[in-house]
Amino acid sequence: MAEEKRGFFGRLRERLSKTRSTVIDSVKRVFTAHGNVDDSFFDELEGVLIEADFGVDTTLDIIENMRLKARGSGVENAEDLLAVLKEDLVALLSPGDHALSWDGAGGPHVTLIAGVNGSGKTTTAGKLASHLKSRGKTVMLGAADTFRAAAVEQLTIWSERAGVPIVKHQDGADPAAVAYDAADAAQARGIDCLLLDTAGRLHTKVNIMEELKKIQRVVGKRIPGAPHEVLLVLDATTGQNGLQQARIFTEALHVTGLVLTKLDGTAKGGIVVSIQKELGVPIKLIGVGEGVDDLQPFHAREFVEALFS
Ligand SMILES: Nc1nc2c(ncn2[C@@H]2O[C@H](COP(=O)(O)OP(=O)(O)O)[C@@H](O)[C@H]2O)c(=O)[nH]1
Ligand SMILES: [Mg+2]
Repeated sequence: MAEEKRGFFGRLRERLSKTRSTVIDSVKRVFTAHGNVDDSFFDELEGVLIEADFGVDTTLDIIENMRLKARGSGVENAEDLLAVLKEDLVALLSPGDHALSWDGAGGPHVTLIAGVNGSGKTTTAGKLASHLKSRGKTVMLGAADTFRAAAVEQLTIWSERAGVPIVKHQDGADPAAVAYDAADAAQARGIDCLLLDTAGRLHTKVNIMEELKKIQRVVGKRIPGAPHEVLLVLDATTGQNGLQQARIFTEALHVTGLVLTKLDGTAKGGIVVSIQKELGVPIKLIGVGEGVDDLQPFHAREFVEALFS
């Protein structure tokens, strides 16, 4: 177990290397370059944090808090303040429940996976299916992204890889009808967890949010209380733009958790902090690669330690 934990942490640390080698090293340099905590220290730190996509408001809050702490505790040495920064980041990332829910209260537990095109929904559904199966759950995938034939094929490959059943219709089918059939099949077969992949775009002129709400409604009709979890998948490499798109989802749907993908592909890992703070929804999973084992549960302290160690 300790071994597994160390392996997990090592992988996280390694996969965050783009952010670590740019941003975090710059942050550390500001701390070591300035012997004393003065205005030029704070100005420089502010610049580095904004550059790393921590977000302007978040950065200003962090800097203000550090100024107060520096004054209050009489910390004059810049390096001592690094610990204050780390604690601040842990505190910013901690609110909310970061654990996935898996209790379907007797029936199948339904997770709806939403997000814009290319954010990593299908990949996340596939990785999650494997993860749950390895934990002894019976899992089913529902291919409610009917926009492209390739999307259904992609999910089918993941279902074969994970060894779990998939419910799919022809492409162009009504996504809500697929979702309903999947819920029906999961219920009939006594499946523990149903994961519904959805589209970021539609054939029809119907608004994607309306379609997702419809999926929520029909699934809830078949399985009371479903969907139990609504995960919004966000591509970390899209930075502050992605944040604007994410708001449209969180305003329309009751998003219960965020999945931040492609953290291995960005040097601006500070987006993790601004996303959680701005959207007020807990990050539940992070994607750190394309492989089946590259989806990890999110723990605030572990994440901050992996960034700074
Ligand atoms: N490097 C990296 N690539 C990812 C990650 N998650 C997804 N991808 C890739 O992003 C691309 C789009 O993913 P996909 O699941 O098809 O997105 P969807 O359109 O939202 O379903 C694919 O090439 C995935 O392999 C991740 O955590 N890291
Ligand atoms: Mg997809």
